[in-house]
Amino acid sequence: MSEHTMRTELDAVVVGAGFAGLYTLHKLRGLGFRVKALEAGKGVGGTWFWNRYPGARCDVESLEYSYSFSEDLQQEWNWPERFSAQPDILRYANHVADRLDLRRDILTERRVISAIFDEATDRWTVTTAGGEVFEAPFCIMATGNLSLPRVPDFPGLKTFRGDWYHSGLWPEEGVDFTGRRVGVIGTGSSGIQMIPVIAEQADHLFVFQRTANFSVPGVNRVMTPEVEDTHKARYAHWRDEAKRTPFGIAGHPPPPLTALEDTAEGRTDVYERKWGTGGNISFLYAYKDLLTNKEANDTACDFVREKIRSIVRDPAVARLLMPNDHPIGTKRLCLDNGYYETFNRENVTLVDVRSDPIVEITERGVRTGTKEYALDAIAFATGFDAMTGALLDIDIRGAGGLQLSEKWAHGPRTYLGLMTAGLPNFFMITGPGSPSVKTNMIASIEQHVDWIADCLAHLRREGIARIDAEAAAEDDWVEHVNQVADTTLYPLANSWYVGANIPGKPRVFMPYVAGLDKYRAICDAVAAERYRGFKLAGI
Ligand code: N01
Repeated sequence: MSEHTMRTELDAVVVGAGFAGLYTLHKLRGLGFRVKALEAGKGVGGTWFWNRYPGARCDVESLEYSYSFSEDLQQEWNWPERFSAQPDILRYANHVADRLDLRRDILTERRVISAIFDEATDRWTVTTAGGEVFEAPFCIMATGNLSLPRVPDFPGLKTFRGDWYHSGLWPEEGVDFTGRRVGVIGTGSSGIQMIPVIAEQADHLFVFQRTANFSVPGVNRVMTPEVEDTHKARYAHWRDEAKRTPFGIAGHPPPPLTALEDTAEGRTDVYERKWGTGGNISFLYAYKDLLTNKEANDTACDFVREKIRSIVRDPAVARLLMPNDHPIGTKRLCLDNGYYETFNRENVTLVDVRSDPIVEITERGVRTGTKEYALDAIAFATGFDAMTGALLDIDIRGAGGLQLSEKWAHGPRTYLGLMTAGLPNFFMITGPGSPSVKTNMIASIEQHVDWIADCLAHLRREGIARIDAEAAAEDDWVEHVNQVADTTLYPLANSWYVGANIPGKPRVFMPYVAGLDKYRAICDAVAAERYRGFKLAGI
């Protein structure tokens, strides 16, 4: 590092200016901390800044997928639709940044490349790709769970003469597919959302599907003043109810029955009603045991497969679209707007790359084992190195030079998903081992940030310079996270929840699936018991 390196002294460094980073900045400023958020993108919004692909939309309803910490903020903002589209959520993130005057402490286009702890001074040194250095006692990672996009390592991509894009790195100016032959690779949530929209523009769309995925209708609609006003009149009530649910979303009372307690006709009625009203939480919460009992789950799978059969006119295409390798809900249940119907269009071809895998990208397009598909553009909807990717992309070293990448070589280990032993004063927001992606992310973010802010205030009050997770507490937590997962059907799927989408990634179930309500109670109890399981060291 040259002696001219610019160093900024702070009380806390926040990495990321998505919803987690924005709220952390606001909260820590409120405590009187000198704090900056370092953001790789050109603007705020995180996921919603990067994922601008056509059809990108949240699968949590807008009135729930928004900050609850400020009554003014939630009352004054108007959501145009039931499920918000990406541009509206990005507008909201920008509004929050302006409304709370956050921008003066957000540094954009600052990609953090390292964070190193100095044991002698109890300080973190955080360095950006541009060589700027920030020093602070606390380092808070608000780097997101799905923020390291992954393009499969297909030979020949560099030779492709057309244009290619990844859902999570979509060009700001958008892409016009009109009149072009387009290939979409991947049929997860991103692919399933973009396919119907691209199909309307493209001359021809080829959908390269390796694994069929379950999807249920979004049933999106314009937000009426009645719906909005009624909700806002009791916003505090709904937010409070959301806190008492496993997924941080109000309006879904616990189902009274298990699936097998109901009759076959009863189940069809319930599933039909859920299909009609739309939403993935609503569908999976049809019965108590859809995610814990395979036989129960099969009834929901059969219902959706039957729907696919009834919607898609070509029986061979319908068969290919029917998922059969995982219980419904054990991969993120997709929410769509006309996905299955899209395969009735003349200009859409489903290519089964399970039986005939992609072998290379050529100058002209995509080549499978048996055929070359000439394309003008390829959209990769091939997902992310989830939950750990963005953290491990940074050179992070804790006490005694402990490297996070080495510590997590066999999978992430955390205490409460908040800290990892050996990295003092280093917090993760919605880290692996926390409910995160299995909940309304904004609800989880608020819970984490509030807990971290209370913790930092406590440390300051008590004159404590260093907090670290105890190794034993971490071991117990990791075991608990796994035990809970093992009581569910989740481990049966080859999902990104277990890292199965990244070749060589250790298979570890990463989210905590006991529910945000239970998790919140555990975190509160830990804090009340003077941060049980953490080592606190005085100044
Ligand atoms: O990524 P994914 P995503 N050859 O990993 C395929 C959130 N999200 O970006 O299953 C051929 O789910 C892969 O096939 P397979 C949400 O939490 C939310 O869609 O591995 N295909 C799969 O079909 C979601 O779960 C929203 O066989 C290849 C696809 O690419 C998460 O983000 C919207 C391949 C990847 O699916 C990630 O979703 C969007 C290869 N070599 C995203 N490699 C909403 O809120 C991969 N694939 C609605």
